Amino acid sequence: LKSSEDTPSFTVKSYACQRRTPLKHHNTFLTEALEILAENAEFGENEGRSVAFRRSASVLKALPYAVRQMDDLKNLPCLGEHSQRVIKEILEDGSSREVESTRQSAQFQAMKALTGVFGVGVRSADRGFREGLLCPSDLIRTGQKLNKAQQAGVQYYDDLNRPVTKQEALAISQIVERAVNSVLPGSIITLTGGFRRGKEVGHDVDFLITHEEEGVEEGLMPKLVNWLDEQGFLLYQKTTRNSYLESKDGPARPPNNMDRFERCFSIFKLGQCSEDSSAVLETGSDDSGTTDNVNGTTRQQPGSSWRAVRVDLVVSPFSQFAFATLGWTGSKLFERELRRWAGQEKGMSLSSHALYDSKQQRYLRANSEEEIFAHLGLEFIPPCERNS
Ligand code: DGT
Ligand code: MG
Repeated sequence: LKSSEDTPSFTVKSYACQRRTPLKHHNTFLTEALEILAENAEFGENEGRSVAFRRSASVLKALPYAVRQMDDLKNLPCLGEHSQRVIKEILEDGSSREVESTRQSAQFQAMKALTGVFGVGVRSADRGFREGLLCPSDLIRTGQKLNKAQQAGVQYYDDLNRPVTKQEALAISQIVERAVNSVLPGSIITLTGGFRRGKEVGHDVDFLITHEEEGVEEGLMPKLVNWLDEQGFLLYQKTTRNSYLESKDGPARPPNNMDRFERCFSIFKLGQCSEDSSAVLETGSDDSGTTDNVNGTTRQQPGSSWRAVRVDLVVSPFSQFAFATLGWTGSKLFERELRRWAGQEKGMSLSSHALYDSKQQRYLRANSEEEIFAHLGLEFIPPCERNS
């Protein structure tokens, strides 16, 4: 016989890929605080610490109730001593001193502002901060040497830090579909990343492109980029080649993090969206957007007829498409946990290209995300519940 309990008897599995994590949850006031500490740890290049805070936050996102007292955390996995201390302080005092002082610190704010520039990573931001830089315009004022990506990052800083709406993402989908179908009819285009998980806004728009006829997707990216450029849709682009097959270590050692698909990091010029998002197709090379030069950075004026949007385009061979879709849907923590589960619990190696079974010494094929979850012995989690 089961004994009756007064605390919610809700069990949470320990890997994020074993649980359902909706976009909206009940513990935002706690998860936002823990994620400040995670972000700060990333700025200090302390990956272990950052992942620990992200895992704690992720467990709270999966709870069907709001945490009110420490007792509500009984039997939950992944909550380290430090995270528990922070949670306790917030529950008792309304806020955590460590979180608040981090949030207020000049270093955290400068790192946030500088890494907010497209093309500026944690290393360069840290170097900049040590040299006294506090904000993007300092990059210009002090005459820092900037590469092409960073120049574009500074130039479109305001736009790129304004959230991209679902409507804008759909408008860009229409452009990408038109472009892809002009250069390779019959291609399949999937909106991935946060929008596939049901997010209402994002920092960029991610697309995965493939074609059922394996091989015909080769050479697609340069043609696609050309088309978009000729039509005036690109403010910036950098394409990296597919290096999967030619890599020396070969597919037997799938890369753990960065994948090797042909990929284009770009900044789109998006015309004003009307309600039905059709006005955008008229944009083309229309240059009527008014800009104004501030400290050498070009800032878009409110009311301008276009905005800059970060767009990632990835081309995958059809045989890898399921893996690529899973790998590009996120969240980042969900992806990380999938790979950890595969390695630690199944003796397998998962990447955005393939799944390798070390015991059987062979690759496991899959035509859908469902098949990949099945290979991994996991219950299928739909995209909208991968918001770990
Ligand atoms: P956001 O910030 O609203 O754009 O949120 P997400 O979830 O769309 O994040 P994003 O765009 O940075 O990345 C989308 C997913 O794609 C992310 O969950 C992990 C994956 N991803 C991003 N960059 C890479 C990469 O270089 N290699 C691989 N394999 N996956 C990546
Ligand atoms: Mg994204």
